[in-house]
Amino acid sequence: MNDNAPPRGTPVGRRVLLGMLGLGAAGVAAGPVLSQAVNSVLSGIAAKDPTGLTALLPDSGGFEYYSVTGPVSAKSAADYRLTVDGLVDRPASYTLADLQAMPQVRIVHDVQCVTGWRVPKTPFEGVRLADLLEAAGVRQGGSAVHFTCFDGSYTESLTLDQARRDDVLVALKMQDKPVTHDHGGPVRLYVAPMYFYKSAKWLSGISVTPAVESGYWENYGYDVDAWVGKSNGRDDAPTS
Ligand SMILES: Nc1nc2c(c(=O)[nH]1)N[C@H]1C(S)=C(S)[C@@H](COP(=O)(O)O)O[C@H]1N2
Ligand SMILES: [Mo]
Repeated sequence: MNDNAPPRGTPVGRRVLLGMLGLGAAGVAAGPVLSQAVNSVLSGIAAKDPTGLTALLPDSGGFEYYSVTGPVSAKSAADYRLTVDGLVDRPASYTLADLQAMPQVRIVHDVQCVTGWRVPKTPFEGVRLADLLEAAGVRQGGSAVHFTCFDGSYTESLTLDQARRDDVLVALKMQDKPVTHDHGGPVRLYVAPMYFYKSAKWLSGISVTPAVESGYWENYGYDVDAWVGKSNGRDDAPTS
C-alpha cells in the first residue's frame, strides 16, 4: 500500500472535503453553477485523492467516479452473485445470467448527484427490484430493504414502498451498455427519483429488514429519503 494513502474505507467524501474548504453548506445547497466552481477547486485535490471520490474523469460523459474505498476488485459474469435474504420466504442467490434471464425494464431519467452534477436522460436497464422482492416473498414484519456491495463498505437502504416503485432497478445496463466496473458493474442499483448516492454500485446483497438502516453517506448526514429536489435542504421543482 502507498505510504501516503489513507487506510481503506477512510470516510473522505466530497462533503468532508467541502467542509475542510469551508464550502460545505454552499456546495451542497447551491446547485450546478457553484458546483462547477467547487469542482474546479476540488480537481486539484482529486488528483491526489486515492479514493477517487472527487475525480472528474475526462471522458466520463458528465459522470464522476465515486468509491468510498480504494480500488475495487472486478467481478466477472462467472464469479458475480447477488443474494436476496432477510425477512423473506425464499432466500436466493442470483448469477448474472439468472438476472439477465428475468424481464428487463429500460428507463430513461436524469442522474443527479447531491453535489450538483447531473447527467440528463440517462438510460438504465435491468430487473425491477420489485420483481426480485416478489420472487423472494417478503415476510410479515419486513418494512425496508438494505443493500450491501462487494467493495465491502458501501451500504444503502430504501423503505419497502420505495423499493417496490417501478423506477427502481437492479441495473445491468447503463447508457445501453453493460454497466462498466467503474460505474459499479456488473450490477448496480438505480433509484431514479433519488439522488445518485442511493444507487449503490457493485451491488452484492439485498436484505429485507424490519426497519430502515441508514446507509454509508446517511451516516454522514445525508437524507435517507433522498428525493431529488425535495431532500438534503432543497425544495426545488422535481426533475423529470
Ligand atoms: N459502492 C458504492 N456505490 C456508490 C458510491 C460509492 O462510493 N460506492 N457512491 C455513490 C455516489 S455519491 C454517486 S454520485 C454515484 C456515482 O456513480 P458513478 O461512479 O457511476 O458516477 O454512486 C453512488 N453509489
Ligand atoms: Mo453522489
